[in-house]
Amino acid sequence: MAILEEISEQLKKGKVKIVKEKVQEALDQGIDPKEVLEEGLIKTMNEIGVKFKNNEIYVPEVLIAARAMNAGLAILEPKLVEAGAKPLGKVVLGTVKGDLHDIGKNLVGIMLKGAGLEVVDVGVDVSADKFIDTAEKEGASIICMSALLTTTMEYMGEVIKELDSRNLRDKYTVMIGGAPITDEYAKQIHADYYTPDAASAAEVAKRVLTA
Ligand code: B1M
Repeated sequence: MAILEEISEQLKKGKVKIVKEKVQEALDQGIDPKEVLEEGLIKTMNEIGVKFKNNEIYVPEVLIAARAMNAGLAILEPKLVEAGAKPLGKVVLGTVKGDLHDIGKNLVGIMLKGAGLEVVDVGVDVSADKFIDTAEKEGASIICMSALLTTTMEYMGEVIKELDSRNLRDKYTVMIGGAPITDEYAKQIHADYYTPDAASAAEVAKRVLTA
């Protein structure tokens, strides 16, 4: 579809304003928001990741593309989030300490809201204290952590240890995700659930809160 290719091209160039306009145009043409997300935005970001890995492009180019991706996500958000009734429960969501990647986390937030959950987004580079203090203050039942780096995923275990040491482990369901995370890793650090993508994170969180 021509418009999705245009979104992809403009995303690669990091053109925030044009990506926003083109995403809106795609929605106006009646294209399914999930298709715009997957074929226009996520697929392109994956291509960017491959070029980044092969040193064909560098951090500044990836950063401007990421800004354009987040801008496109913001346009899609109302379409992906159905107007919910009373929220099912509260989730604290963040990217762990040392890690600045936020696109996947933002997507998880959108899907959680779409599933009828209230999301307290604590941002990126989040310490164990911030995750836990926010969950306590907000009366959340789930803590969702994202990590994109093999060097920062270890910190998820630190958050769980801190919950243990405050005798709060049983109070919260801990869900983790991000490109380097696996089911095995979740078991190793005693997280409750690993989910590979934002949609399955939302499904699991909804199941946990309605069980
Ligand atoms: Co970074 N980066 N980056 N980067 N970056 C990766 C992750 C990398 C794989 C690239 C590569 O080498 N191919 C590599 C990590 C290697 C490793 O650790 N194994 C890498 C690196 C090395 C780095 C730096 C160290 C580079 C440097 O400075 N030399 C640096 C680290 C900075 C830091 O965080 N301290 C860095 C910086 C950056 C930018 C700032 C330039 C930018 C981030 C901007 C931003 O996020 N605002 C960036 C980007 C954009 C990427 C890639 C290209 C794209 C990530 C992304 O947004 N994907 C990435 C390569 C890649 O992944 N292909 C790469 C799209 C997003 C939708 O997918 O986040 O995986 P993802 O989310 C998925 C699932 O993982 C899941 O749901 C989503 C899909 O539905 N999910 C969850 C995510 N979180 C979840 C939480 C859950 C559940 C599911 O909770 C329950």
